[in-house]
Amino acid sequence: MKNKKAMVMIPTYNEKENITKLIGEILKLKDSGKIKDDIGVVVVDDNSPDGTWKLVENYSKKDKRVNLLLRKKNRGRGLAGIDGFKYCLRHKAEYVIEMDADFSHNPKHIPALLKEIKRHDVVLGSRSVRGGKQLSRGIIRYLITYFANLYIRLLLGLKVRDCNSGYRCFRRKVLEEINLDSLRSKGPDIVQEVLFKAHLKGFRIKEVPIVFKERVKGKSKLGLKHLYKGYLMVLKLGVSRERCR
Ligand SMILES: Nc1nc2c(ncn2[C@@H]2O[C@H](COP(=O)(O)OP(=O)(O)OP(=O)(O)O)[C@@H](O)[C@H]2O)c(=O)[nH]1
Ligand SMILES: [Mg+2]
Repeated sequence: MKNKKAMVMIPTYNEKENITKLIGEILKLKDSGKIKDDIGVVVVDDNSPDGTWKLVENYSKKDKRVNLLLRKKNRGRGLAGIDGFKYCLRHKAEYVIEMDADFSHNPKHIPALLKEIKRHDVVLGSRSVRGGKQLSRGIIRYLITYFANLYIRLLLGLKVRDCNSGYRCFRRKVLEEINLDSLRSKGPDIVQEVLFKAHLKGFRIKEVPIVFKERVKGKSKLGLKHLYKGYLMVLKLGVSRERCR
């Protein structure tokens, strides 16, 4: 039987210290047999001033499994994610993995995501199930994540324990059915919006444990503005849940 194709979609903005190493580690998982599915990587870069996109372009010339999607307009984590998902669908991915470039999401968990996606529709890398954890986060960040989760679960009725995880795997039918063009989040709150839509459509969601680490290299792009916008987005989703279906 022909292998199914899995694509790893990585949005980037100024990640030159991380991106080459991360792509290398992902491909090594395939080359060493830890990933059985065919693998592709697409980096969705918003024309990073630090030249991240150039490093990816160079990599893609050496290894055909690596792709660059360079965006020059409308910068944003959410918008980049939507374009990235569309790219994966166009390139015939059966499974789409979404992850950050900053090594908070260790690529070693990819085989576990791909194993569980064979029996579920969405698989989340979760810090909040047995075996999962969050390393070296200050108490403030920990509390922010904790209350954001609580808020989302209460307001949106999600049974998921780690609603804020941006490390996850989707079957292509999920991305086809949630109507990517209807997504409203331009920023990082896309993570919750996509999850909520998948939940409303009745898709089977599974959490697998991951160890989440604070970024070591490069700068965070998450500001207070994003945080407050994120809370507001969840509120809006809760109010307009019928329209989201
Ligand atoms: N294409 C694109 N990617 C972005 C944008 N903003 C952030 N990213 C990427 O999205 C991922 C998550 O961003 P981070 O800055 O790590 O945000 P975070 O993980 O919430 O915050 P930290 O905990 O501080 O790392 C990283 O791979 C970023 O490079 C953007 O505007 N466009
Ligand atoms: Mg990060």
